[in-house]
Amino acid sequence: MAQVTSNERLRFYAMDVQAHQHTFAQDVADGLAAPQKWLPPKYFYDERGSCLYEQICNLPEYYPYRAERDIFIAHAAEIHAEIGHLALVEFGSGNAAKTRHLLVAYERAERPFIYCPVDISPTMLRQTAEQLLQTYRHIAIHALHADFTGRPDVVRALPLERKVLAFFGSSLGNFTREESAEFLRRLTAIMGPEDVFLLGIDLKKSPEILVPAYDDAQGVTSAFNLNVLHRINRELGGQFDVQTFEHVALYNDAQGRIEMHLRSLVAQRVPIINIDRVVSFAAGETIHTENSYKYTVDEVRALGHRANLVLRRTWFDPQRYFLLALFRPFLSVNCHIRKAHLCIPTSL
Ligand code: AVI
Repeated sequence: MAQVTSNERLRFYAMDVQAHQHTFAQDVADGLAAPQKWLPPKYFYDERGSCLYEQICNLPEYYPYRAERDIFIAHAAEIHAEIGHLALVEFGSGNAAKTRHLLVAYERAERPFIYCPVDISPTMLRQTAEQLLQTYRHIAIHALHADFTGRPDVVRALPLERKVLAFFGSSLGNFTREESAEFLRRLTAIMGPEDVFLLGIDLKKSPEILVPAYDDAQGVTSAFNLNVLHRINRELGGQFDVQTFEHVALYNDAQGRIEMHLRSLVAQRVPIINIDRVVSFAAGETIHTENSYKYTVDEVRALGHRANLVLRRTWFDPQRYFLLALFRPFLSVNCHIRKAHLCIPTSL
């Protein structure tokens, strides 16, 4: 059950985040004991990691941020017209930097509207909410502090009627394809017939463009990746000599994903005091720290189908690097088509 605090234009809902979270200690112990060592990417985002991620978004090589932002800048009015003036629920809202372009379109309608940012960081939620309230006269904010990974149904805590569910920034790409399908199935389960889903997702392209986006010349992504070892040292009494690890980014063509790893440059044993483990590394052995799956438009459509969602509109940046996809629940599309006495296209 969510706790609610509110004033006239801001309601703040907080789910019990800890109750549903694996602890950092548990995940590190499990991940570093696996044959292919791995760590969940959500642990990148401590204060320094979040700051480094913001820097990544401004790197010349990291096109996804700019490409998605360009879609919003060019098409915000059209997107708003297509989705209607419904409450906008954004998973992983962060500082809502790109979303502001869409909020401008809501504001231009000169009617009250509701924005519901959902994020794991309560500080970020509060700061962002305060700024948005100052910028937009017609906005009311229902902020939800929750860990929505694998559980988009946390938004049931928000008493909304019709809504747009939004997942931007290609964050779905950090889930496996199976996890993504499950996430969307759970999402469909909480959608009413007139609700819509907006997905921002990175598209497949040449590894010559993909790999540098995750292995930039200034070494910001390397620092972002290595930061998780600093975090283990600080929070779990780890004794990683971070300089003996290097950042690796590669494109796995068979899986259609960028993989990030941390490779041990030497054979070594690393004590982690708080979890009572000593982790052994062979020289060259890696910890797999992130997958970033890339999609084709057809794969995005098929992913929607698996969750009973129909792809209704697409928007692209001028280079067609990134896709903003609008889905509606299958049943509502189906009913609409039946009402209009049209044939159901075979792709449905
Ligand atoms: C948050 N996520 C969508 C980013 C991505 O592109 O997969 C995280 C990231 N990792 C390295 N650079 C950016």
